[in-house]
Amino acid sequence: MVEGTFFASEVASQPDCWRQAVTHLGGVHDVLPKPGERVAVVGCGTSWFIAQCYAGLRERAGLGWTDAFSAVDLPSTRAYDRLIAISRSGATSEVLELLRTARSTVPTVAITGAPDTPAAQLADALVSLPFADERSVVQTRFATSVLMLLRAHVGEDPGLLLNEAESALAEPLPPAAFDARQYVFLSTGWSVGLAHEAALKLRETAQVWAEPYPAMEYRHGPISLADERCLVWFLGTPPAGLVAEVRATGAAVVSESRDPLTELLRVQRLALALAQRQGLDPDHPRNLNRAVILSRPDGGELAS
Ligand code: F1P
Repeated sequence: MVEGTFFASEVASQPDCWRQAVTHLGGVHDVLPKPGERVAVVGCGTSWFIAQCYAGLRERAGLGWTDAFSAVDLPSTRAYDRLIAISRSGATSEVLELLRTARSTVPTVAITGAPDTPAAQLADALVSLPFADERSVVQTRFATSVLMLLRAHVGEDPGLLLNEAESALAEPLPPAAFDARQYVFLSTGWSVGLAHEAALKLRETAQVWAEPYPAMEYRHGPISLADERCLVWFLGTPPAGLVAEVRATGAAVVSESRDPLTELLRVQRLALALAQRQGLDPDHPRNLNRAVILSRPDGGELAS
């Protein structure tokens, strides 16, 4: 682990933050969806990918119809019992715009990194995780702590994940991961959102070519780009036969038996190492701010 950046210390603190997130669930249980409710969950960037994971997990647990959308794409034609907006900053324009328009039609919950954000003021209910808020622009522990809290809420046992997290932070990274020209992250089911998040970490932090796919979709075209300069990294159990098919292209394959969320910690560490190797500041990626605040054509803020 490279020391001396917020990113490095925030990555390393995840097991502790996850423990706090699970404890925190006790105090916020009642504002989260009840079994059977129809739920929409939204976010932007990393927060959208966490929304996707939660939607898949909640449906898989039989707790009710759950749809994830980028905050700008919630269809106005659908009726939900609850709307959850995930936003670390609580200031992202699209999230605020949606909370403002949705609040008269559906109960809303904001999940943010601080209690005093604009999103917290607009939502009917708040889940705030200040212990997981971050100084790096690039999100790591806030996003994973939200997912831990939501996984516990849908009935998962966090104990195994906490043990795995420690080993994912300590084990050496695969040597092949340092020499690829193209990185591909594959996953299945609820954790496809984590493949998106893994690829985003490498793009934001290290400016490298990284793409995510649902694992079986990779065979439908993108595999044409695979060769010995490509690294294909599975998050979770690969579909039968796919590892051999990818290896046959000459690509290097990383496939460990960890939970996709704990395997993401190794990708975060790789992002940090690749950034440092290129002299990039992992806390301040090019062209990116902590909150993306969009302008209207007249020059005002979209959600002001
Ligand atoms: C969402 C987001 C992140 C991105 C960067 C800028 O923020 O777009 O996905 O990595 O941190 O903000 P938020 O709505 O969760 O604050």
